[in-house]
Amino acid sequence: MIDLFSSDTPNGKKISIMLEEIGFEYVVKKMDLSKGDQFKEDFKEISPFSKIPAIIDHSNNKESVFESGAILIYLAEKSGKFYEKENKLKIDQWLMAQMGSIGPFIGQYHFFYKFNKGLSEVSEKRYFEMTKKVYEVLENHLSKNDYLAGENYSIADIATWPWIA
Ligand SMILES: N[C@@H](CCC(=O)N[C@@H](CS)C(=O)NCC(=O)O)C(=O)O
Repeated sequence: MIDLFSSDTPNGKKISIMLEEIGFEYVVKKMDLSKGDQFKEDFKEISPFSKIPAIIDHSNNKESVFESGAILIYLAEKSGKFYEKENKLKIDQWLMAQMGSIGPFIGQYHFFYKFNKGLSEVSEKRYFEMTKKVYEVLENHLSKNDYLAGENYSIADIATWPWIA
């Protein structure tokens, strides 16, 4: 049994999608970010940066994992799904691109352009341009490939889809 500490956000959705896809039993521990659940001391023990998602795996000595990319890799290795050994290098690249570029740029774009318009013209412009680039790269790549890492659905797609859907 897995405890999933999560909220209705793109990073949270990644792990729900993965758990549904691999069919593991899990319980959602809903975190109200607007009320500051993430800053509670017992949650910080699991997720030091006070961010969702995080998991506790009761079937593995109560192992806890934070950072959505690390959780996806953990669950993929445990289930043997969506992280083909022969294609690991490609999957890793697209997964890291999601974690380092796709998510952060779109997240900042939403912060400045959508939710705090007028706060910083420089940031609005910068993240608009970076988000545009993200979509151009994805559009170009997915016009030539069925999935991000090539022929097969992988954790890189699971990580990216909630950000662009
Ligand atoms: N790199 C982290 C980012 C996690 C993240 O930014 N989580 C957000 C919700 S999508 C959060 O917990 N925000 C609460 C806060 O910043 O106080 C991951 O991929 O797990």
